[in-house]
Amino acid sequence: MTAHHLQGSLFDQTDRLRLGPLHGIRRTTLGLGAWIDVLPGWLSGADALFKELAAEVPWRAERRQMYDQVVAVPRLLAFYGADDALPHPVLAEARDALSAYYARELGEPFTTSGLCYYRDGRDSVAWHGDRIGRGARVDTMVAILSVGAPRDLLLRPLRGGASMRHALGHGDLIVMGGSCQRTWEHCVPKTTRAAGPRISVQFRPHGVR
Ligand SMILES: O=C(O)CCC(=O)C(=O)O
Ligand SMILES: [Mn+2]
Repeated sequence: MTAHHLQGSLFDQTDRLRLGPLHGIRRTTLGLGAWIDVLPGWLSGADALFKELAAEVPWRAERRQMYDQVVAVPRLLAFYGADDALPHPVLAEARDALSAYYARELGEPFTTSGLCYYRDGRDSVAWHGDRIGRGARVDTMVAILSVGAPRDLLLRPLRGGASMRHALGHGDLIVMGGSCQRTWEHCVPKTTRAAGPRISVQFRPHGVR
C-alpha cells in the first residue's frame, strides 16, 4: 500500500460517522444518589457532524430577563421534541441506542433532544440542574453527546463541596443519572483559554427539561 493510499484510508475511517458500542461506558458514583456514566469517543467522525450541525440547524439566539435588563443567552440553542425530525440521522441512532442500553434502568426512552452551540470561550451555561420538569422530583437521566472542540463540564454537589471536571468534545458521551439533576448541579464555564466551538446534544426522557 502506498503512503498516499494509507493516509486516504485512515482519513476515511476517522471521518466516517459511527457510534461505538455502549458497553465500555464507565460509571462513577457521585453520592447523594447521583452518578455519571462517561464514554470518551463514542461517536467517531464527530468533527464532521459538528460542521454539519453548525451549518444546518436553525439556531436560536435567545434573550432573557435578568433583573431589570434583557441579556443575550451566551450560547445558541435548538430544541427537538419527541415528534420532530432530528437534524441528522446519527442523532436518532444515538438516542435510540441510549434508549435501548438504559431501557431497564430508566424504564422509559429518551425522547427529546436539546442542542447547545458554544461558539467560543465566551459562551457558557451557568450552574444549574435540569429541574424545569420531572428532574426536580424524581430520579432520571440526561445523556449528553459532545461534538467539536472540548469544553469543560463541571459538576458539584448542590449542598456544597468540591467540583469535578470533564473535558467533553469530539464525540464524547456523558450520562447524568439517579438524583443528579436535583442533588448536584452542572455548568460549562466561560474560559479565557483559546476554546474552539462545541455543540452538545442533550437527550432527555419525556417531561424532563
Ligand atoms: O453543553 C452541555 O454539555 C451542558 C448543557 C446543559 O447543561 C443544558 O443545556 O442543560
Ligand atoms: Mn443542564
